[in-house]
Amino acid sequence: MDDDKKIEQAIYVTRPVLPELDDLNQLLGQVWESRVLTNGGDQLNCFERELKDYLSSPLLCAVSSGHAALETAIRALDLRGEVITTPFTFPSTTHALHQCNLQPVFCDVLPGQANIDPDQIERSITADTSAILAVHVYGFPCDVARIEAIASRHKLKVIYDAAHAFGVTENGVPIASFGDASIFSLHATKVLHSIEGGLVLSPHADLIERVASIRNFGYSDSSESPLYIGTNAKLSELHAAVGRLNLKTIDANIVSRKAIYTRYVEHLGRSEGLQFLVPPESCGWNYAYCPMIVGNDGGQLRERLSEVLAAHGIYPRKYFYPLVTEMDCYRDHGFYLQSFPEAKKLSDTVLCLPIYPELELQQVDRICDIVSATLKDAI
Ligand code: T4K
Repeated sequence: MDDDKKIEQAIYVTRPVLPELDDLNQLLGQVWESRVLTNGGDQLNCFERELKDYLSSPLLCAVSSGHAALETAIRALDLRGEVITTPFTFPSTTHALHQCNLQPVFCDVLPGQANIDPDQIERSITADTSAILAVHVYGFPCDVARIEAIASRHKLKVIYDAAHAFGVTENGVPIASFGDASIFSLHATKVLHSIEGGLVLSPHADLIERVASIRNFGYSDSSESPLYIGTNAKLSELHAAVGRLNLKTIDANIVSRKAIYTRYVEHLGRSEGLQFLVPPESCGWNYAYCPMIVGNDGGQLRERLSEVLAAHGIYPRKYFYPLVTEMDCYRDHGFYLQSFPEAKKLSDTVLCLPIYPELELQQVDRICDIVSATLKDAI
């Protein structure tokens, strides 16, 4: 494909990395030969082993999606009553609580940041609170030290929705070392993907055993009768094979993401009306997203910029808009339209620019030129 054509292709917020088809065919040949397609075959076992090595996390369990990871982790923790969480997230986080018959209690994010405010967590605790479900939004670690301290003071469980945080570290420590459980998404749009897939990680061996059982209707390897009222959250051999191949290129892909992110910041970092959201310095990041705040006018400048970019075939995304507490599906719930001023301000103005390993720096430059020109006209 010549360069002009490539540049004119639509550019979405992300584009999945794909392994070589020949490599996939080789693994699929083994699956075909074995006739074990799901329910825990060689591909899944190898994938889990390779993930444990890569993540330096000996205790993990692969499941069918990030959402299934949330639900199985919540069920394995056997939570009751209220769970404190954030409205600035993908609906999956809240849906999982709802589907497990738990009452979400929302609190605001830190001013100018995407993650939950620990002070507000502490103020929201009641006698019915059983856990905190915090989200490492964009792969930026929450204030894990403060959240752990609050949880241990009040004897609460902590789950981290780390859907965006595959491979992230905090002060050199793997992000899934914190809390009672963390979940990753391996969806096609994520830094590591198996097309669909998810992971539950935990420092507690018994919890991972329960998750492994719950993902297979509550059966354990040796039980004739289910031990738990489980579900079907198994990852198939085909998905595991794709995940294994993508894991081989993950480090190179994160390097490419970093180069793209750096280029955006070089070009746009000092632009009037734009502010990049950045991870804390203590974070070893995976460059999952390129989030920025556009203007300070409740979203008008963001709309204008999105329209101009779309006219050029470029499609950034408003991750996350609207807030979960403003979603139609929650209209009949007590928290609907509750006020979270910081999260609202962010949700109304945030825009995530395209970032994926195959995005060429030339394309990044073109996006930056369009953004700069639009801001110049508008401000
Ligand atoms: N917790 C949090 C905090 C999450 O953000 C998510 C998921 C979850 C839990 C649940 O994890 P999973 O159960 O999904 O594993 C996308 C993803 O579907 C979703 O996984 C993700 N978060 C969310 C932030 O983003 P959409 O509705 O924006 O995806 P979609 O289909 O519009 O894709 C975005 C762009 O990516 C498309 O415009 C084009 C490109 N794309 C997408 C797919 C699926 C491709 O080029 N190829 C593809 O196959 O939700």
